[in-house]
Amino acid sequence: MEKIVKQKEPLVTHIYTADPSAHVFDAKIYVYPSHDLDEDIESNDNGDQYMMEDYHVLSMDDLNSPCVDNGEALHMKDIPWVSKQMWAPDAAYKNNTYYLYFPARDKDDIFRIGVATSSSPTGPFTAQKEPIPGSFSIDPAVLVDDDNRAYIYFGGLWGGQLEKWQTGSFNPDGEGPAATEPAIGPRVAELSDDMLTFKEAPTEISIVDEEGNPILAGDEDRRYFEGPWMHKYNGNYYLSYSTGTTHSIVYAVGKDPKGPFVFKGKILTPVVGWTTHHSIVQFKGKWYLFYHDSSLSGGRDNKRCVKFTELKYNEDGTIQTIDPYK
Ligand code: FUB
Repeated sequence: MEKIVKQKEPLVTHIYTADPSAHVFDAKIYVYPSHDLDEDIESNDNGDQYMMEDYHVLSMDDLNSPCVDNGEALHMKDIPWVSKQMWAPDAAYKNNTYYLYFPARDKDDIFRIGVATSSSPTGPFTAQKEPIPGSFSIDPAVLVDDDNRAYIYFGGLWGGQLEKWQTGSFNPDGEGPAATEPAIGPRVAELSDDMLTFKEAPTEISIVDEEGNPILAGDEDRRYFEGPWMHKYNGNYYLSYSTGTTHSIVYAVGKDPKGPFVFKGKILTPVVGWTTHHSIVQFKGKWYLFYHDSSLSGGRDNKRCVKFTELKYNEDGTIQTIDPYK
């Protein structure tokens, strides 16, 4: 049986890392995390404590190998449109190119999503000079589907500004729906063949309960908050995400990459620290959950560390809930 020596330990301890997007490229594991600064900044609901400036790519030959920090892959000083806050990234491979998708605030303090390219999974990445036209909010996650079409999922409440886009343009005073109204959903758009633009205007994803009723904004145990991830299992599309204020990773399942998705349950119970953010990847026939907590800093929200653990399905395709501390 494969021994997993790094299970539930921080992948690296020499820097703070968060929001791990894990991928298998050329039979190796690459993790694209946020790089938290080693600064003690007071937390607020706007996320001003997350002042990240660059990205490092982590890699492992397999799950028992040492985790390598491949150094700085992209820094905000090299991206003309960015003012601050390089938040949760994701990566994709297509057209013999590696793409790094990342959210950051532009010079007007509005979150946009940028894309950078490299011939290597570890970078360095060269960013496009402008954000993706029509992009907004945070936490991009990209699925390159089996038919080679690619989809980008994104959006986050509160500091992620998704409430401010409900009319289709940025409203600085925009607020979320009443508790009894349908919750705001994440957004999805198909990407153009060159992976650098949206092929279409993003649409809102519908997440419903088993009876087909929309999950409501007041249902904080189930409603979407931030950190979408999309993976496929047995031909079904699994949309997983953070519930934010209730600190869980949950999931919903659908038949189409754009949904609708039926809420199914909880993947990860709360971790140490306010945020929770994850990815799911298959490697050598097993499935793994990459996630973060704040254990390395003794609980500082903005000083997190990336970990992984095995994820298991039941026979009916549901996912077994993981308690990260058992
Ligand atoms: O790391 C900054 C933000 O915190 C991410 O974009 C969110 O998903 C949350 O983890």
